[in-house]
Amino acid sequence: MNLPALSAFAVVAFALPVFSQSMTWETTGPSQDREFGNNLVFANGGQGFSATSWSHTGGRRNQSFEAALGVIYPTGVGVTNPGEGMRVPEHQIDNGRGNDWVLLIFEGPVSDVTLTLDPYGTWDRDVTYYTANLDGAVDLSGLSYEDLASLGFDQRVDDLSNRSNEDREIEINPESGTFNAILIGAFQDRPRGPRDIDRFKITGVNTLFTVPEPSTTMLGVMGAAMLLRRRRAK
Ligand SMILES: [Ca+2]
Ligand SMILES: [Ca+2]
Ligand SMILES: [Ca+2]
Ligand SMILES: [Ca+2]
Repeated sequence: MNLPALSAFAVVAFALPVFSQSMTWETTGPSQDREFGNNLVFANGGQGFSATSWSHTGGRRNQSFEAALGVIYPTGVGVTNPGEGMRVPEHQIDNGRGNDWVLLIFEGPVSDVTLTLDPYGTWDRDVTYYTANLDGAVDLSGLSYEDLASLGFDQRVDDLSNRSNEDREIEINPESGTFNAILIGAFQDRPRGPRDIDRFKITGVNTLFTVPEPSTTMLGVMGAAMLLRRRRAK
């Protein structure tokens, strides 16, 4: 494909209208395999996302990520890290003994994400998250927070709250627009005391999926093909 033809195709491709589809997943229910490094998969019709669990507990001073265990409880997704014993209350996503993280990777670009987080018991509910556009699954093992930017993650975002047993909703709308991945955990910095420890499970995920309008896509592809043929004919 020569350069003018390529740019003609690009113009048509970017001019395609898209529509957004609201999708909701309940992240509760029976859990499958319980192994460190497991991958939880959630689907709703043709759209879905996967969730891998991590903790920043690697090394002597908790200076890197390592694989953790994600479990779907009847009350949401929790994370047990290698320094924990899979018991209440540390079965949650928490920062009591190292920082737990969940990496959500959606099948396509999303925007306007709302995550519902619910503490089991009464805990602080501060959150840190990062968004990214990833090419596929990533292995965070051995990496640190400083490495996230090189993987394509945007800046750290803190979303603070107070102690409660009630659930809370986190709205994720980065200025960069659409994204396909969220790394979310309890507040990244070390808690200042027992009452500052953040603990919760993820009980719901709602997104807008950005998908090309099917009929318009075909028109766009046909239009691009015709443009190419015309250019080749010259
Ligand atoms: Ca935990
Ligand atoms: Ca707080
Ligand atoms: Ca609760
Ligand atoms: Ca806190």
